[in-house]
Amino acid sequence: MSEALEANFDGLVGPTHNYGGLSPGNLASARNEGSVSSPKNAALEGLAKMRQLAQLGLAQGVLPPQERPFIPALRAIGYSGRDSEILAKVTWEEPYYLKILSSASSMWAANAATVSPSADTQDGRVHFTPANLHTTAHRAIEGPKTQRALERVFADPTHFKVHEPLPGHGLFADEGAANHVRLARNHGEPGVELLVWGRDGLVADDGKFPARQTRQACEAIRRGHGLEGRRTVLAQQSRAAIDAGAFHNDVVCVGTLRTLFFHEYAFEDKALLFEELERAARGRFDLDLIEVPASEVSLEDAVSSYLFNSQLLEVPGEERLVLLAPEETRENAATAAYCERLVAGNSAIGAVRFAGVRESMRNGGGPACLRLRVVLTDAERAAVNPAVWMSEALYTRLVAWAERHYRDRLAPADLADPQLLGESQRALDELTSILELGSDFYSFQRD
Ligand code: SUG
Repeated sequence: MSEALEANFDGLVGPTHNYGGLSPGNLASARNEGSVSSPKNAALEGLAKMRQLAQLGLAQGVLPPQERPFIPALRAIGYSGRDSEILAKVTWEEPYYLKILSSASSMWAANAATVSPSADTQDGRVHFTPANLHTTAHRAIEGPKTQRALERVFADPTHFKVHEPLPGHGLFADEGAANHVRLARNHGEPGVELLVWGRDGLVADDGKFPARQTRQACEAIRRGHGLEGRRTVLAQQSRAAIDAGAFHNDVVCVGTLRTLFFHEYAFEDKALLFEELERAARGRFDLDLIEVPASEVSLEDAVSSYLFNSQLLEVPGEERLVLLAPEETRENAATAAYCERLVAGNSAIGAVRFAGVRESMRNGGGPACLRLRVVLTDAERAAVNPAVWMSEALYTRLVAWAERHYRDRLAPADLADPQLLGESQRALDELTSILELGSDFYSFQRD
């Protein structure tokens, strides 16, 4: 059996982090539309969480933000002239375009890609499919740039296969690892991959809120990654959960190793899911299913507190798993009481710790949204771009960088400020040298 660990790669929050109200079905995003954000606090909160994990002895990496406002997308739809002229024109004519091209949404790295460890894939490489994020306009521009970032971080083709995003059509709408769970006895052994979809791409979607992932996207990923059919399970997310604001499955479910922690109403057909998971795991490991009953935590409390959008971690020195939950979980009476009962019992989860990521939470992104999990063997780990691994030195450097470049406050009207564009470009230009991504990583560096 080969040794492997689960590394977390977090999306660094970009300098234009703001509350655009851009995601229908994401209740926090809608609620906070138009309020003033703090890009600096958002970046610092994210960095503090990365450091918290690194200090627990876990492998923690950083993924770069995308360039925003993304002027090339405005040029592609007919705007011309100098960048500042384009900003002025679009603000006057179509301020919505500026909003969608300014979102720092690539910070939610759980939506960056779906990742299959080498133990699960036919060719023995780690496979990444960048998400096309087809459902929302502000996120649909991320895929190709995510691919570029992954290619710079996981560059070695003997170990890594970075695919192109799936075709940009609603039939293949894909939101990445937020709808994917991998279970295994040990990270290094072949595991069971659970791919969760919200709608069949061939059937009209008539829910209250959009179901963002299609069954066809899950099937395409299974084929592309070379996953074994009998160890791959596809399941439908429940309509009730989506309509309660669980726009991704990771708002109602998280799992790692043998443990799946989920809300009673997370899946459309629970009995079928259990049966298929049991069959897929048979002979390899026993599943540990922790179902949270709606009588103890309602869907509404699950969505507002983001109890399930926690990181479920195997921490060196801890016998049982640790749940790294958002602060909001301890402020909600139902989830706080549930967590106390959970750790007092003898379940697979032995402790709940908290991370403060309020700026991200106000846009619907908890601790788990901010990270992309990548299971790596020692050899694969050694092949990752070394500059992205979090250390005390990198943390100090990135904090100083964010303090220097990021604004304390950003109101919606500030997105039109040409100075913000310049500030962002200077910050990102410097970041490419800190993370050794190459001086041609961003489009403005190539112009
Ligand atoms: O896609 N919010 C993101 C939050 C993503 C959370 N990720 C996971 N659950 N894995 C989204 O809805 C809001 C942007 C705005 O409204 O400004 C936003 O895109």
